[in-house]
Amino acid sequence: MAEAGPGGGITREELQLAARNHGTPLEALASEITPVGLHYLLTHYDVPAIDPEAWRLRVEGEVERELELSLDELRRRPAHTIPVTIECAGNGRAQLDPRPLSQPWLVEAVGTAEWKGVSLRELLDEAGVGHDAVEVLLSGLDRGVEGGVAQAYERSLPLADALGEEVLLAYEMNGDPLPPQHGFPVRVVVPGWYGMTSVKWLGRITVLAEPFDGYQNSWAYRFRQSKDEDGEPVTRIQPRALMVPPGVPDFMSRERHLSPGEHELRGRAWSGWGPIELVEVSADGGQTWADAELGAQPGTAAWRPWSWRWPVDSEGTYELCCRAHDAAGNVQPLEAPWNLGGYANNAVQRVVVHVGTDPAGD
Ligand SMILES: Nc1nc2c(c(=O)[nH]1)N[C@H]1C(S)=C(S)[C@@H](COP(=O)(O)O)O[C@H]1N2
Ligand SMILES: [Mo]
Repeated sequence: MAEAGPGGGITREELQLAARNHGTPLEALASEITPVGLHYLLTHYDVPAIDPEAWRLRVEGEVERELELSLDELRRRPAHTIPVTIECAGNGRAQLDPRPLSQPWLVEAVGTAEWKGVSLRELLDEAGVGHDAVEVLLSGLDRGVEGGVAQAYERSLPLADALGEEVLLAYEMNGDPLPPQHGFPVRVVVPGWYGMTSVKWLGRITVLAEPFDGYQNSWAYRFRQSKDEDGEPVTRIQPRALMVPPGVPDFMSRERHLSPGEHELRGRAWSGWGPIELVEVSADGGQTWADAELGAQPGTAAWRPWSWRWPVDSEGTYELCCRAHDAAGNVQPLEAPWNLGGYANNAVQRVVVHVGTDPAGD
């Protein structure tokens, strides 16, 4: 992965990726469940056209019985429906300096959907996982060339994580069949992990006796400073809180305009390492912090709502920030350490607000 030069503007390649892969608009954080069309999207290659009648899911490798299932057969199995917050590992990338060249997310690559499907563990139990098994490879049906390597999009999960309680093979999102861009007809949903593991357009599950050394595990999605390092794998989601930007936006800068008075700030917070225990809010760019009020989490794998009353009498410009703490003791930094792929930058969100006469008129 290359980087933008000093003060480098966005490149044509980044713009091309950004136009295909949209983020969740921050005002959609007002909803517990993100409407399908507002849920962020990240697709490395092309959205494949898949005939659901001809589609089959194969389960093979280190198993006692290979399986081959049609969509109807999958849908006849016991189903689970859970709300899951998924965030792209590249969220925050475009705020790093130098900026790693890839999908240029600011903070908006996150969404929560109600996913319905069968449990991966139940399917693997049925196939009978062999004693030598160490990982489970999840292979998509989309293909492309990345880093000079021709590939189908595929990622492995350590066996213990693949057998986790809530890993789903989902065929519905928010009560409807998956739309093409989110993995129709079936995708994986791995709660707590960054999005790259939730393989869309699933075609094959292979139980492996050796760790997978394919591109998306051994080259991409690793924390490293240079190409010569092996680095550590990117796995679970670091804590993050986001707010719905208050007031009305300026078209170009997205800075906010608000009248003086008492305002309720609202947002959501999540972590893949444990429940959210505290959200703090700052109105002075992170110099002083106050505790927000926390609401109930809609599920163990979904974001937690928070709110904070902000009485602001004086006109002027403010910088609002929020930060999340999780039960494992992780807290968001003011500035996150740089890495080559631009992964897991969970530095606090900053929203510039001008308090004065509302230019859009109340
Ligand atoms: N087959 C396949 N699965 C994939 C991807 C992909 O390009 N191909 N992108 C991954 C990445 S990087 C993310 S962040 C999530 C995004 O899921 P969404 O587009 O449904 O929000 O899907 C993951 N699953
Ligand atoms: Mo991603």
